[in-house]
Amino acid sequence: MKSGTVALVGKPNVGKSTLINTIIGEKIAIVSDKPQTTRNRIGGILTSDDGQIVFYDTPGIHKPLHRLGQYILKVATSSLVGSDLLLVIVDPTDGLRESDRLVSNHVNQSHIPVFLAINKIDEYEDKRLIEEFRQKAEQLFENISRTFFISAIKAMGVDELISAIFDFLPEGELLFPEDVITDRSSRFMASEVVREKILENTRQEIPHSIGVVVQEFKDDGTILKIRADIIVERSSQKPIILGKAGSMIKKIGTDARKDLEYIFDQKIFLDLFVKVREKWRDKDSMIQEFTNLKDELH
Ligand SMILES: Nc1nc2c(ncn2[C@@H]2O[C@H](COP(=O)(O)OP(=O)(O)OP(=O)(O)O)[C@@H](O)[C@H]2O)c(=O)[nH]1
Ligand SMILES: [Mg+2]
Repeated sequence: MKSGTVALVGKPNVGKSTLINTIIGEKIAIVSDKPQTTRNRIGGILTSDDGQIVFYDTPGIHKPLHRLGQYILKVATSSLVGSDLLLVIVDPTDGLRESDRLVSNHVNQSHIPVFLAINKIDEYEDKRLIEEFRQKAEQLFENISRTFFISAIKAMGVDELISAIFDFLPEGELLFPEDVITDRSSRFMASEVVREKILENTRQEIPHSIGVVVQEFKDDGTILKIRADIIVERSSQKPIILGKAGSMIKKIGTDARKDLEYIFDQKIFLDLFVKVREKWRDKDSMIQEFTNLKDELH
């Protein structure tokens, strides 16, 4: 039996979280079309007859602009340490940028073997463009043992990728029980889904300045009651989240509740409140409180 750990690494928005969801076959990480969606290291566990792969979704590596960004970068870079393999994701629709170079610096310094995955190939009919991109991308990373062409959204090339990872990994015992698919709690998932719906429904600086804290998570046998605070960093952001006559927060709540009812397969009552905490993204104690980062960073 094979077993090992694989960190998904790349700049923001390349499709790391989409890929981990496709691989596991369930939603374990939130996804959005805005960069810097993922803030935590999220384990997704795949168990099959071949063995077990523990995938770690990580935040996109980027140049931090505030204290929260520094924390998130640290989560990403420290996730590489100790992995058996790095699955580096690149995005031809965005091209190669300074942030890819930043990724390659961290990856090359780690000296961990790399599988390179060129994602979003569903966007290309002309394979020559992808081939040109591949050559440039391969030059960035020193330790590539194989390159794959995939579409995380359409699950193209994903089975081949998984079987190559099993081939690569060493013999070993299961690291998690075979029925476990994530190392994250339902409470974490609830706060993330609320944040995903804010990312989907808002624009500009709002998506990035949000924190979500689950204050109550109680199952009374018939309904799961979740009460959560949405944290904004300026008082001017509060009316945007509330919307006209509360229409925005109602939409966020309904979208989140529907998703969570599907994920948890249970009836849910979701109650959301908006709170202002000035400049929370620059304050250590608030960052830890509002982002589920407390356990990750010591
Ligand atoms: N066309 C296409 N779009 C994709 C594919 N995979 C992901 N996307 C889109 O790319 C965007 C970013 O996806 P995410 O999975 O959130 O990206 P990420 O790398 O986890 O981003 P961060 O968490 O910000 O680092 C979303 O709009 C996805 O729908 C793909 O295979 N094809
Ligand atoms: Mg992500």
